[in-house]
Amino acid sequence: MKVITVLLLFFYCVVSGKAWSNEYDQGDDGYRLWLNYTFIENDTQRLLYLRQIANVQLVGQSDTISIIDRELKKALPTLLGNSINWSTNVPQSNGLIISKANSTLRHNYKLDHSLKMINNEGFIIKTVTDQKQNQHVLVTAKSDIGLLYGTYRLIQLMQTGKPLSDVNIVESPKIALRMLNHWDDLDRHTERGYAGESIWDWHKLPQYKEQRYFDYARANASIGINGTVVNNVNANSLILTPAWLEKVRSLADIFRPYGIKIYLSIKFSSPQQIGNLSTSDPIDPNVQKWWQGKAAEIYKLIPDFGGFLVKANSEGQPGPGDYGRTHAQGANMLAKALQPYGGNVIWRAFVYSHEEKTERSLQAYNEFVPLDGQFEKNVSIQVKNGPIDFQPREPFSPMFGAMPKTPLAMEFQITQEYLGFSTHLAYLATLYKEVLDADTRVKGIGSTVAKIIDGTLVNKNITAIAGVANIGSDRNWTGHIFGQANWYAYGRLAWDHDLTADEIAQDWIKMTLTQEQSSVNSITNMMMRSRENIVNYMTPLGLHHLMDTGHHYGPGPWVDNLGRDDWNPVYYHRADDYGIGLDRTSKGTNAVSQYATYWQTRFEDPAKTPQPLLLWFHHLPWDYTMPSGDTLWNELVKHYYRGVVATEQMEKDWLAQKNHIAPHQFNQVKMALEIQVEEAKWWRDACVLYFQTYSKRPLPNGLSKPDKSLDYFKSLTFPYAPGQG
Ligand code: GCV
Repeated sequence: MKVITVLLLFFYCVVSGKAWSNEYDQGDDGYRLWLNYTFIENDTQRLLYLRQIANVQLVGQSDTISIIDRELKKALPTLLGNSINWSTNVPQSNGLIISKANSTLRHNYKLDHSLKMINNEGFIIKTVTDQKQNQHVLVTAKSDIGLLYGTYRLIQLMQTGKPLSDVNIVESPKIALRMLNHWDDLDRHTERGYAGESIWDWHKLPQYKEQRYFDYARANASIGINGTVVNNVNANSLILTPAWLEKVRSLADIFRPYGIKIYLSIKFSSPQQIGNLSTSDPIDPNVQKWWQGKAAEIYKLIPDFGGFLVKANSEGQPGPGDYGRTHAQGANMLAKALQPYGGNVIWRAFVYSHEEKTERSLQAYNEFVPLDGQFEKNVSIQVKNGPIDFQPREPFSPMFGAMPKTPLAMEFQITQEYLGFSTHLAYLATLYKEVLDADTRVKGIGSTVAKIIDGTLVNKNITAIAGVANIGSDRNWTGHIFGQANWYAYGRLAWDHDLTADEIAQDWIKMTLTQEQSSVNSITNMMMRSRENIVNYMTPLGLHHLMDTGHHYGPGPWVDNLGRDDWNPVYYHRADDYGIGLDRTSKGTNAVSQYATYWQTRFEDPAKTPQPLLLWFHHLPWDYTMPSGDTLWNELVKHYYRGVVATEQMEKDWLAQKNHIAPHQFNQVKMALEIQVEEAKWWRDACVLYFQTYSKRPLPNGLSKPDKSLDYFKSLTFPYAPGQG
């Protein structure tokens, strides 16, 4: 009997081509990310063509070229199911040529026009025919890094089933600095991290170079990420001491051939903390000298060091404001220290203060916009996508478009601080796209946020985008397998913000989970709806910041006892006997005034405000009539219930994929979805019961009552919730 089972299993595995065969071999566990090279099935035509290009000529010599060599040797035999022939000359039959553009290639394949269109990181992938009538796929670029990006794109085309028989891709990244921001502390705690510990084992660095660091660099390079800030913006000044800089150097050396520059978050008070100075005042000559010396020390170790990321005068961090100086004075002092080496200062605009009585969403704009034009050329201001703080939904920050003389960088959050940590499936490309495509109207129709950060509309000095990383020491990198999709999508959009969330999802699924088309369609569908589901069961209709105290895990709309008003959810929803929502119109906090006239007129009027942002801008009565004809109360409750139903549906859709996904991956997602369904109900019930204490209205017909009391929800505590600040 046992023998028969084993034989049957073996037969199944051979026939289905699956890599897993018993309970100890569960297939991919997620470590390989999207670089999961599996044999291309079900496509004989394509496979035949691809096999012909298994004659490879790779030209050049450098660490980056060696990475290309290794990647092709890893990818091609597995994808194609046969070995590759390496040649030093142009392949004698159809083949693949990877080479920097030289005069012969330019001439033979008429590349001049295409080469003019790419920058130093760009690449060309083109089907060409040589004099002997052999057809080759040519990957060419101006630099080795461009070749590396082109190689990864070529492999991606193969993994995702795109035709290669007639390809002509000419591409450059639209944004110059495409960064990850790690909020990793030096003790390996990760602020707002939900995937284990920090991946940096600082204690063992610089000597001990974990394989994971190389795999991290490889994954980032494969999606075009070219910068990483390795430590938390709530910075520890130790990072700038000689012993730690050696550790940083060790990482920088690993990342360099992958085209990734290292950046550091710095503490503004470092001159006092580690430099024995009595002040960190940016206009003090000794302070300036100290930073100049520090820059020289860093660049001696890391000649291509990217620069400093700074959180100053925000949430208790020191900054120039401590000495009565402006953000510009602080940033410029650092910028001047980095200028001799070509480094940049990325200065964050995430500032708010409860001593400042203006409503929180207005504060960053008020503090920074008057400084437009005062920053050094190598300073960029990094702005969170919305005016508050990475909520499931916010309007775009009004700062985009309001500082035309200053480069503004986008800051997205990839880690899911406010979107269910690493157990909720939330595909964030839809959120990123919503913001990037938002039309600010500052220079008429088409003034999208994307065009502001990529420099096509305004200042081009530095174009930059940052994603707060969701990467940790967990075996699958991101805690949730679908968290990988957010890392992946962030990188793809940082490279090309014109891609759609849908096509990125499809690529990711095919590269990571399955090539089975019906499965790809179904999972894409799940992903595309997932963020809206979360908005529905957490913060529908423009509500925001209802998360529980400090850790931000689960609902806490009742919280009203924190030290600062603007940390309390009641500050944001303003529910009372009359209604709900924060009046940000001219009759309220007047946050609408920070937007272009087009948006002011819309946000001012509830009937013209996009419904998903209604309660962001308005305090409306419970019986306010919604476009559906229903009351606001009924609509609100229905959104909460809809969010749960959709999450249950997502779980069913996933369970239906069982036969197409490696068991290990399948089970991880299944378990997370079980938690998510429970937590969606928790969110729904806690919020509906709480808001009902003000609305004093029954649930709409047909909806079942929560089975637990509001007091029960209020009594829950989570002392060890991960990722706390
Ligand atoms: C790194 C939010 C988070 C903090 C984070 C801060 C920031 O407030 O809760 O953990 O601190 O944003 O972006 O600086």
